[in-house]
Amino acid sequence: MVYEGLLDRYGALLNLPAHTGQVSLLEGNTPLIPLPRLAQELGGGFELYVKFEGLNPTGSFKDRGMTAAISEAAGRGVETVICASTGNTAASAAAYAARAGLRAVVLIPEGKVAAGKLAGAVAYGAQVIQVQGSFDDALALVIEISNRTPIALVNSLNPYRLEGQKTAAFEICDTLQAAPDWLCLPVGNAGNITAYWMGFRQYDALKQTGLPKVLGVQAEGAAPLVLGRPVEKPETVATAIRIGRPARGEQALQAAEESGGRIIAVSDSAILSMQRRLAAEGVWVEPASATGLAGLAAEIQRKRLYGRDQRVVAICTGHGLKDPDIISQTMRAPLRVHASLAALEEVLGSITNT
Ligand code: AN7
Repeated sequence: MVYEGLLDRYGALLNLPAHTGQVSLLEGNTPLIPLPRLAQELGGGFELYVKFEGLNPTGSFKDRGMTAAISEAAGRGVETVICASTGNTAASAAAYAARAGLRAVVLIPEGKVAAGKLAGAVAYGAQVIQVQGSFDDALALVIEISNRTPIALVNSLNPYRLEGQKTAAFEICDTLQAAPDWLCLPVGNAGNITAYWMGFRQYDALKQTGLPKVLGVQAEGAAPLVLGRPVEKPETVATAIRIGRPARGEQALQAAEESGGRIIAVSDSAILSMQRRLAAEGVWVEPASATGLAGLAAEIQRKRLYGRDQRVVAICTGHGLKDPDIISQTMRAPLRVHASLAALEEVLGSITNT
């Protein structure tokens, strides 16, 4: 069977209006990669998989929801779409709008947007507007504009974004033949966790696949759902989740609670350390994407989560290529040598002796 994208594969399970077209870049179908060595390091006795969502067409999980949202908007005759974004939504909206022949306008917060995301939005032809404020300020603006004009909002407040995003839960169940015991994922604006929970519940009702406990993980400097109040000036190295007022915060808390899981926060250093550990397994993700696994590691260490005899799936939401600067800031620079055999031999000697 030819793969024609998520709406083709799972469209019958998605609540989309009849006018919805099919704008696809063949997103989804991402691998569930087993990580036995990391599982062992975390205490062992359980199966650990990462769903590498960074392998979607624009390098992040956002493409699942975007194929649905843009397909709906295009089918309704919309000409311009708009979103606020810490970067990945912007790149995804820009690509799918380009594919559909629509105009995309993306608002990003001042500074702190990873280079690969901004470059993507520009390359796909979006009008990029930098707002002198936070992501939360930008989101408030695009909500207002889309209420006043025919411009369509494609942030995850758009219900079709969640419909498309549910497909990630379906894929996990289809691959494992059941839901995992735990699902760990980063939480920013909280659309993703909300959609996973919707997807797992729908699949369980349909196919008795069971339900995971959901561990949502925020960065300590941007943890409104852990603190129980908005964060005015969110700060974290995981710029994708530098969000102080999650649009779907209530639903995220509900998903965690209903599932028997929880939402916790981890430090920036725990996030960066997990980014390195994942890269050491051959899986390079952006910092935000290591957050779910960093939360899992912390919970196992605190003995608040026992991996034993369980299946754990961690969602790695975006590719490491999106944020190359963080690597040059936090990891070793390449060695430099003269272009001579002697110089190379000297350097190699010092490497292989350590
Ligand atoms: C890599 O692009 O909010 O909790 O504007 O890019 O559904 O918001 C990105 C969020 C996790 C959090 N990992 O997901 C945006 C944006 C990565 C992300 C999240 C984001 P949500």
